[in-house]
Amino acid sequence: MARPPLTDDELIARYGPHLNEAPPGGWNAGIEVDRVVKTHCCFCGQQCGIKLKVHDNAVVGFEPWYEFPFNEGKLCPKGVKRYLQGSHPDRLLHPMERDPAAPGGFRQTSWDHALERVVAEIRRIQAEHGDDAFAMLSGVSLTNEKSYLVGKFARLALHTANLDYNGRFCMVSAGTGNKKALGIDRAPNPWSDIPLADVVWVAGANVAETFPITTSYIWRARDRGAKLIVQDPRVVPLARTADLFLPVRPGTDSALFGAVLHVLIERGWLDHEFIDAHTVGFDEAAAAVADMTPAWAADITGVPAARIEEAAEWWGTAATGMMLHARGIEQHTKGVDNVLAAINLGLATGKFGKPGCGVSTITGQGNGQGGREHGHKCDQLPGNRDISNPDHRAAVAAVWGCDEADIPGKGMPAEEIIEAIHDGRIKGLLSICFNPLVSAPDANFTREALDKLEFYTVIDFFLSESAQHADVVLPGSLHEEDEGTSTSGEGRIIKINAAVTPPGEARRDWEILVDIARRLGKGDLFSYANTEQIFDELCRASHGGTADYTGATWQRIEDEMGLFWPIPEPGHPGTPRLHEGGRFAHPDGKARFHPVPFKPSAEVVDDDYPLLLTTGRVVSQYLSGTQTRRIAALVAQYPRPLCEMHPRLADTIGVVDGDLVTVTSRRGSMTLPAHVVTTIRPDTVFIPYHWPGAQAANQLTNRAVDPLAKMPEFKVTAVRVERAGGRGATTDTRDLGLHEASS
Ligand SMILES: Nc1nc2c(c(=O)[nH]1)N[C@H]1C(S)=C(S)[C@@H](COP(=O)(O)OP(=O)(O)OC[C@H]3O[C@@H](n4cnc5c(=O)[nH]c(N)nc54)[C@H](O)[C@@H]3O)O[C@H]1N2
Ligand SMILES: Nc1nc2c(c(=O)[nH]1)N[C@H]1C(S)=C(S)[C@@H](COP(=O)(O)OP(=O)(O)OC[C@H]3O[C@@H](n4cnc5c(=O)[nH]c(N)nc54)[C@H](O)[C@@H]3O)O[C@H]1N2
Ligand code: SF4
Ligand SMILES: [Mo]
Repeated sequence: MARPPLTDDELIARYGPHLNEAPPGGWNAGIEVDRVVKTHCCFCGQQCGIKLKVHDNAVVGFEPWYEFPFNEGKLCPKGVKRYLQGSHPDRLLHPMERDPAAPGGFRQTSWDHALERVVAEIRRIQAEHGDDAFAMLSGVSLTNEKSYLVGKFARLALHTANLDYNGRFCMVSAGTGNKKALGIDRAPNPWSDIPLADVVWVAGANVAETFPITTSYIWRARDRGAKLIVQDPRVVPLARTADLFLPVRPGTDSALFGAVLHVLIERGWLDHEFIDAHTVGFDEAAAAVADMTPAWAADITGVPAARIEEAAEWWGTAATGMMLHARGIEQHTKGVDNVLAAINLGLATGKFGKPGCGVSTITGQGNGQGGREHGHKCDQLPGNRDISNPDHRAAVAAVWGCDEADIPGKGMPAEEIIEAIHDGRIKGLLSICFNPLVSAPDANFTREALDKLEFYTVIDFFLSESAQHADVVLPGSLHEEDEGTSTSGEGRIIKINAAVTPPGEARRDWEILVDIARRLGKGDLFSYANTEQIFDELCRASHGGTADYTGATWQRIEDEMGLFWPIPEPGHPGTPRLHEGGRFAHPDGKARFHPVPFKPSAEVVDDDYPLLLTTGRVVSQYLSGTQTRRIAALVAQYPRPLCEMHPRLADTIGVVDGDLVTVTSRRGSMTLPAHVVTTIRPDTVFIPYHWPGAQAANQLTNRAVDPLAKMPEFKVTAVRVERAGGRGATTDTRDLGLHEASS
């Protein structure tokens, strides 16, 4: 069962007697409030509970929701400002059609005209070039209901195989690794296990900035005396409090994990009973690390051998331990290898299926977990089923009321869809909740691709940079304008409640898709009266899959403040901790070790490109920035991308903090201010990727993908960094007009 919400007394014991006292001026501080709606944050995969204040069909503020057990009222800077989006003047209020003569390049049009045009273009392109020439890209900020609907819509209404989602750029290496090793793709533990761990090992996750609420779980473990290991090329804020810091060179994590397994074996820090009873493949995994000594790994990773041995000792001798990893080890051409190598360490020491034990990815996007379960991946059907498996297809066809043969087969993953657009195999695109022009690697290539489309339509609530290349833009719904469910990084299904209705002529996303399906003549397959009916169908379609929601209902989710899947039958209490008793989700119940030899990244440094660029995030901006770049207080915190570099590197190229530098890769170059910090490896620079155009880090990144997960290598690009314009060039960043407009 989920941990019950804290009682008032427990809350007061934890946070002090002032907890429920209104701040000076009262909770509403002069604003009029009609009602307060309990819901969740629209941003990251932590899915913090929040209460939104509503006046006159507008969200006017928020209150902490102390009783929600995950975050107990805590929120990060993005969570407390999210309510400002709905009233932003850029909010799309009407369907729009490209018109070069109109101001801004678009003119307002009617829903009827816009949707008839969309349907006519889908029909034309599919008649001329085949069904799969019209593709769809989707995103996992969408609720479970919308993710499920998109999967069914693309397969049965568009009848295209080519649907994929933005988790392809996010969590897919972890998902692929989890399925291979553990047979199921979900965090093995609820977050309440973190404080029970004696060792917490954070690998490639900037927890304090990207999953701020997780920091408090880690601190609770530390309050009990747990040791903290952080593995990152940067001394990220969490690393400043770590007991052991592993300053790994980008792209070399599998060498580090391999050396740790090598030491565990050599020193006998293994759980043989667990390995024998609950796993297969140990010998092959052990053989692969036979030569991976700490000294060998020290050369490759840049982490001293003694620190690698110490990490192995702490992990191997601790009774309990949790490893948390995120994009730092996953966004690589060997992202799956890295995840498998991390899981090997958990299996070798028996750290699964027990309180305070587990190796877990931290889910990124709001519904990054649910969004990777319900069938809008190119190879997936609901319940995290396999679209190529005849039994899985038959099970879903029975719920959809169609022939199994009506469901198209496996389609292209997201980056391949962009490449197929570029080379003319795909001619039409519908995208919802995805801004590839900012978030896909090699932005110049992505722009060329979008401009080659014969027809492009976008469902969004802001005119994203990608939408600016569309022929028709359909105004969809903000998080607070629709209801549904989402599944947090813990595997906890939670209820999103609508606070307001969509403004102007904007519509709920699901209603737009259902309308298009109806106009395509497939209305009978999409006859939902409300979102709850979509959820009920999703639960039926998931029955018997690994991501089994059978026993979930909206009412239960609300009443129990979340339910952990699998919930295989009505009344089932849910499953906060997976693998208890050493049972894994493969048919034989055993987990798989995998041999992981070390492979270099797709790009390695050379004389022309001697430095490693890694990209990622800052606390105040979110993803492609379409939402957070419109919130002034967040923009003020970090207004433009900066190139983080070590003082030794800055000295070498002759710049000081704030000077402009030009960073060049094999694909492009950008000029931005240097941010000189001692908290980064001297051979590595870091640029956050939340900005478009000339400020986009993805001008530089590489399209090479992981062979299994098809995840692009966002974390390793070979670059050179020079003082912009040579010596004596301008150092005043205002000259470049880098500051983004914001509300
Ligand atoms: N503020 C904020 N929070 C967010 C988001 C956001 O955009 N902004 N996005 C959400 C989403 S969708 C996601 S996916 C998550 C991402 O969350 P994280 O994965 O924590 O974020 P990143 O900044 O992409 O990368 C994490 C760390 O990986 C390190 N790193 C880079 N290369 C390597 C490497 O080769 N090995 C190792 N070990 N580390 C490396 C970087 O220095 C960085 O500190 O955050 C979620 N939360
Ligand atoms: N260089 C580099 N690139 C990266 C990464 C990196 O670390 N480095 N990280 C990658 C990762 S982890 C991720 S998750 C991707 C994210 O990449 P994207 O998914 O492209 O980023 P978002 O900003 O979430 O874009 C989503 C779009 O959907 C809209 N949107 C949000 N919610 C909704 C909704 O409910 N309905 C509708 N209709 N629209 C909605 C937003 O306004 C926005 O325009 O970026 C990836 N790209
Ligand atoms: S930690 Fe994530 S879910 Fe919580 S408030 Fe911040 S962005 Fe929102
Ligand atoms: Mo992500």
